[in-house]
Amino acid sequence: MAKRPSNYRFSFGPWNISAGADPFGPVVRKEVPFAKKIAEYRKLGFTYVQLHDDDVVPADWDATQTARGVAKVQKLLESEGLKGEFIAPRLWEDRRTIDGGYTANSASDRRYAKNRTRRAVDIANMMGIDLMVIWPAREGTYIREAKDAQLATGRLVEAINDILEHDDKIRVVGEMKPNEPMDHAYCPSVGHFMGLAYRTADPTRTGVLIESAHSILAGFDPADDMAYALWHEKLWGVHLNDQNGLKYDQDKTFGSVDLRRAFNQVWVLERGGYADIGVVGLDVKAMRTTKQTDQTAHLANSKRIFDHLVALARSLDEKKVEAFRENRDYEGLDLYIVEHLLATK
Ligand code: 3MF
Ligand code: MG
Repeated sequence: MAKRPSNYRFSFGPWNISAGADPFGPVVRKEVPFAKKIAEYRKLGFTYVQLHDDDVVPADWDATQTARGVAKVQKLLESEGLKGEFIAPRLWEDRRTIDGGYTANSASDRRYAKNRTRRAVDIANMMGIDLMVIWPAREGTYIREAKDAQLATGRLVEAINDILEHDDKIRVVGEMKPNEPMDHAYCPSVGHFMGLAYRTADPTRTGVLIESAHSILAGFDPADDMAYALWHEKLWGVHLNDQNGLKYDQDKTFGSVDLRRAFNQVWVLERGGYADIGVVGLDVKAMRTTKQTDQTAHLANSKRIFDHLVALARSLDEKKVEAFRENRDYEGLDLYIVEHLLATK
């Protein structure tokens, strides 16, 4: 099979090289300093860095410290030939966001969430990044009576508007996930957020980032979610990974659970021209059993599997696919796809 070099750009976040902690036990690998993680990107074929605000500078630094700290990180990225892909305010790890940020019942906690988000936009600006990711981790409840869901919907729109109005170039993408850490998240799916996007102050700057595992956890096929967002011209980010069934968010190596589901995502991205629209993020975690020496294997492997699937999508005979569709021969199409993935006939 002819393997064309992929024209995609790839990213991951510093959190994707991890110490392997889980809620039930201690860390199993040594924590890697930020600069050492950054030094891994190019070696692995990645050129974009996903960043939380506090991956760049601590959240409690004042304006002068922040400007200095951001410049230092920017210099580090440039020295490695890297760019920041997006900034995401890490709103879920502060004492003031225990009950959520934008939808918290406490007015002062909501104020904190908005101020911190504006500061994250400023950090993005300083780094020449025009994309903000909102993963509304704690915007939801453990019991439905805890908050007013109708009010919460409006508060989410207000929070997005606050970003759009703070800066007239920034684009905002919602990264929706139905649960974890919350029992029930508000706005649990791509479709839900898309509905809100059209009600914001600037729908042309509001879109989505789709993570494979998040769609799967919501009961949807990530490829369909991606196609839906592409039609709306609102797919500005993806976090590819894999997931075994409905349990915690596993962030497994892309394609390692369901190869055909992964192929379908790549096929949709190919047909939608995504390579020219956005960066391919791989939000994958190493297995807890992974040794320190292999701590980036899941990233290299995910990219490699993606590249293989791009080659398979490109070598698919579209005319054959069309003929199967015309004849309503979906049994034949099914076999064609499976044998194509098996590289056999
Ligand atoms: C959680 C996630 C997050 C987001 C990140 C950037 C920690 O399930 O996927 O990873 O991707 O916050 O928005
Ligand atoms: Mg993610």
